[in-house]
Amino acid sequence: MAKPALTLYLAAPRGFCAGVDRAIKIVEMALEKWGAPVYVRHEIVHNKYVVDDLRGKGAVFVEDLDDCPDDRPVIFSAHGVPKAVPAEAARREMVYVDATCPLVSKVHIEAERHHQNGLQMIMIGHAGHPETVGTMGQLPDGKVLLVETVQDVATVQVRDPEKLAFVTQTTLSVDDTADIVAALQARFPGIVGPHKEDICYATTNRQDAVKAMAPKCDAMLVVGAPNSSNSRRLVEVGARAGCGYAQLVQRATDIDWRALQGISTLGITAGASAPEVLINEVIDAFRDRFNVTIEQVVTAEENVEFKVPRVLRIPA
Ligand code: 0K2
Ligand code: SF4
Repeated sequence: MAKPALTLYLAAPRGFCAGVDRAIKIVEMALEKWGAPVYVRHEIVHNKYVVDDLRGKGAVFVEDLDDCPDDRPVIFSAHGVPKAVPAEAARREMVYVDATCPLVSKVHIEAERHHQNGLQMIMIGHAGHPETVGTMGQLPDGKVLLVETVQDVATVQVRDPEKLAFVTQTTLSVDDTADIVAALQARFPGIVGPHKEDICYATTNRQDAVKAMAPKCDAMLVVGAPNSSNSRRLVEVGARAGCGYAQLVQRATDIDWRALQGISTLGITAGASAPEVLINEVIDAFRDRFNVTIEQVVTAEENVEFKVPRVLRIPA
């Protein structure tokens, strides 16, 4: 029987960002330099395939520095860590490499600078997410107020409404964050902050591509992990931009074929932590069942690259 025709729109940019690329390289280069095992505090990026692959090469993933021995190198994940973590590693005289994305580190520095200038910090982010924990952890406990929603802005209790600044998580919904920033500025007109927010180029570009692609699609799949904030935001953006069925899939085995019966257009994108090999696996699964024509939906070109830390660029 002839396969049904399917126009498969591929969002561009999609998948790995410069911070993820660098973080994975850091683990690989650390394994080359120091041999196995190299410890990694938290999933280096939120993707099971990436983590399993590095585990196979000798990386050991732990949630807590207490679970690392003193005499093996440890790497901190791309999402960033509270200040207390490198401080503790230094106290234990451990070799550590910080794989925090430079765009997250920039937010850490902003938060610290405002605090030193006597401003009270508000962070827009998701409670408990490692990036939010890491950014809030740049200041002493209890110094950063967290707001997650427009409703939170209405009730947040500040020390002095004239002396406030805000920072954000880098992987939030651009539209939701604009609403939260507007609410903060309406309630606290003197609040200091970045030009718009601290959402990074990769998050913004992937959401823009989805907005362009979603209205053309009967269904849309986002390749990414359930604990990946930026990937989950892409699903929400797709649904809001008019795609009636938007789903997160970790890989081809997650596809609900029954729900996709009868579609003639499909959009595919991937979160910043999802490797291209999984995107290709999903595309191949569609080629098995449909007569696929691929069209790229390109909304931006990316050429950002970050250097790995110097310690990994010099020979052992
Ligand atoms: O989107 P998340 O912050 O949950 O993280 P990942 O899915 O690992 O993507 C990489 C972003 C890391 C830091 O911004
Ligand atoms: Fe850096 Fe943005 Fe990638 Fe996060 S999503 S690692 S902030 S480039």
